[in-house]
Amino acid sequence: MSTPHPMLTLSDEVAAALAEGRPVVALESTIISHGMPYPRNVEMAVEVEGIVRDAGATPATVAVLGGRPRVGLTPEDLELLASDPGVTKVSRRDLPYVVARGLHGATTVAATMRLAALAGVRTFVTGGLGGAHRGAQQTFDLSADLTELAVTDVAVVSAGVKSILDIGLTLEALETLGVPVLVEGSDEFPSFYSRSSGHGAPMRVDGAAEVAAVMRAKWDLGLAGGVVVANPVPVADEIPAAEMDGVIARALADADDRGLRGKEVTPYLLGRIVELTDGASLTTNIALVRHNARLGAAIAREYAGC
Ligand code: PSU
Ligand code: MN
Repeated sequence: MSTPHPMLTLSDEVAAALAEGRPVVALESTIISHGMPYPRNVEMAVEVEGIVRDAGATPATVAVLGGRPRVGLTPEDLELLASDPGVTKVSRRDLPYVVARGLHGATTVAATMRLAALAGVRTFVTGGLGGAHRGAQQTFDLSADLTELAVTDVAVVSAGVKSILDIGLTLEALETLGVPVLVEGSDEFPSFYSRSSGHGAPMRVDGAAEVAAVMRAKWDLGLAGGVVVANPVPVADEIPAAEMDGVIARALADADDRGLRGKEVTPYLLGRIVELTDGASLTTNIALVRHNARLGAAIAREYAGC
């Protein structure tokens, strides 16, 4: 067991689990501060930690608080991330700045993967991954989540990628970067709100044990980098892709009208979609995160051999 990095602060619960080789599941915080409205965001964060615990793993929500990278948070920390507008969105490139300046930061998939890996956590649960934005051929708007997946040894459980992105281009980028893309229990890659996307599953798995076997095989072969585990939203909670198409087109047009660029694009689109669906998309978003938490805990247990 390697000691966690000296710049990290682990919660007692996470430190004990890691020291004893028990399963730990990392959770991101951009979804809390920039992905969902208050107070549903903090309710979701607390509930998801409970789901991970009930499933026999230790939750480790990741953020930077007062410049200190933290793995495992208190309910007060979650409340701060959910409600304080001064919390910045932190992807890989932002980490040094928020640490050096002693700021609060909510970590994206990319930054959460990096800090989870430094702590020795190999399984991470989120809602949706970042990817190649529509028009990325011109704008170069490729999420740092993609390049992080190429280099950091963490399996990321999500419900796929939203069609605010170019899903086909995202899958091509992941192929180029050498990232296995597993789909749990389906032959189609999911599009977050919907089980379908029009893109086949690059690799199908059935059950947590099969995911853990791929993680072990990848890293035993010395193949650095992450694994995408796409867990399609349950049928009862999905919104058909056709219903979301108009909403997404409108949200993209509104982002364009505002001339948004860079790190503002994704949070704006997420918030606009919740408004345009009168909260229906938020209900689905929360349902799929719960579902991902159950699968992630099972994967962490299989990977830890318990
Ligand atoms: N996609 C979602 N929900 C999210 C995000 C993306 O469906 O909450 C968040 C995640 O934190 C992800 C980040 O890592 O947005 C990607 O931002 P960007 O596109 O700026 O890299
Ligand atoms: Mn971007």
